[in-house]
Amino acid sequence: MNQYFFTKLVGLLSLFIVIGVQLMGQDAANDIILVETNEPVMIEVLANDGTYCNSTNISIDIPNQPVFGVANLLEDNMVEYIPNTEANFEDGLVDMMSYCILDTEGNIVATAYVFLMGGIDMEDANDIDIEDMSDADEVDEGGPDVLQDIDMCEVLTCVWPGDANHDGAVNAWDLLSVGVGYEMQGPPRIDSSTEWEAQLAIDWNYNQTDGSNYKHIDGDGNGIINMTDVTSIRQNYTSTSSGKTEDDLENESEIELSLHILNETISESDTIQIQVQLGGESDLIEDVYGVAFSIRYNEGIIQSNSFQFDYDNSWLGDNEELLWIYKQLEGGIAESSVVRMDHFGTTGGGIICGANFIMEDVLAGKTEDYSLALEFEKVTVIKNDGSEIIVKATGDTQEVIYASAPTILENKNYLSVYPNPAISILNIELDRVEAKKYEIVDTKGQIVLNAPIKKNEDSFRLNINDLYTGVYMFRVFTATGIIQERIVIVR
Ligand SMILES: [Ca+2]
Ligand SMILES: [Ca+2]
Ligand SMILES: [Ca+2]
Repeated sequence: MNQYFFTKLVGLLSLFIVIGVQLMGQDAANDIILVETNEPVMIEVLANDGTYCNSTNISIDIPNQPVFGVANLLEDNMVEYIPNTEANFEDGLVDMMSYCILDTEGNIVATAYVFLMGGIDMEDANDIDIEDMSDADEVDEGGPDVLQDIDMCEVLTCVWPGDANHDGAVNAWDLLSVGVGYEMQGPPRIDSSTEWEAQLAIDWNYNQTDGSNYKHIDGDGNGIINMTDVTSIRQNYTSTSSGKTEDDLENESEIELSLHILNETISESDTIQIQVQLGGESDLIEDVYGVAFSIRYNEGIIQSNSFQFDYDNSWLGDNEELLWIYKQLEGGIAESSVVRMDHFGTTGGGIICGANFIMEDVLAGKTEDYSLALEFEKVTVIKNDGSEIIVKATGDTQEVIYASAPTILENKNYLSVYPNPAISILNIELDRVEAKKYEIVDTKGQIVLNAPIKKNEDSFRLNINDLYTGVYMFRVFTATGIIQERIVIVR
């Protein structure tokens, strides 16, 4: 194709991106048929199919009928497409079907799509010298116009299974679309799968509030929006990229989504309970259909994959009335969403969901003050038609206390302290232990002397002239616990 023609075509049919023909099987090229009126059209589907074009040892079959008409197989492997009377190709309707090529034994040797496209101004289209468009595509005189080399995924807006709101990411927000479109039906996809790849699909009759077509919600392509489409969200869950930015959450809305840490104290390895609330008992929110949110937390202090959400006590509905999912992602993010399925919003206030997670168990080495901070990062609350209710979102913070007592290890000659009783000098000897520090503690629990122990330092002397006479505990800290010996200072 020459550059001149490329430019002209792009200008004329600006929604078409011209790249290679997409092949489903082997050696059969898709056919793109321009449909001007809804008169029947004859399609020579093998015309651009290379060696099959003139082969006498093959036949064709139509495993997937078109959506807006009927396809009949005629002699000489011609296909007749008869649009439904209500099929409105003048308004840009696109229909599709598939055909397969069979050998003499009935085995499928190739498959391809036939696209039937309306909505193109044929006077302009006739200006295109279609014969020049690509090397092998002929146009029969008087027959339907045939365009080749159009990326149908651009024309049809392909479906990526799981990305129900068609924003390029698969996440908790896609569940809201499933709830809004629950049990709606449309054309199933031909050769659909839930693999994360572009899939050709005919538009449904409905669009979502953001303008994306309902076909995107049908993750598994079976022509109905239901529970199995939640499965394709789970299967292809990626990272987060939708919802609101942080700034949007600090607004003036009187409707508040709030997060509450329920534990009174937090320490390492603890299971932490939280609640997410929307409104309150005296602050009822009307017509709520679904909620999606992400929570950001200090990375590294919550165990991976320990976040679990439950919607058992949600005022949004009983368990069987709700769809919900959650995911703890890399980088200190957990996100979740819940949506009703009955197309009616509900009114209430209080608990939306509970959640729990487990603190890391390696916080023991930390001694500095540390807080568990949970902040909403993105929040979307919707009504039953998918339109948004603006909310203010507030997180929660609580101090983490490193309360767990270190283990006292049995001293199997790891630590020797002598003389004992001692007067002014203590000799310390360590055997087979890697000590980090020592401390001398009096009978009231006060640390009277302490210092780090260097790596590989296995004996040292201490001057104890400044210590009062009495009983003390000499303690050595190792990676696995404390080794200690009771000592007496006399004068
Ligand atoms: Ca073909
Ligand atoms: Ca999405
Ligand atoms: Ca489905």
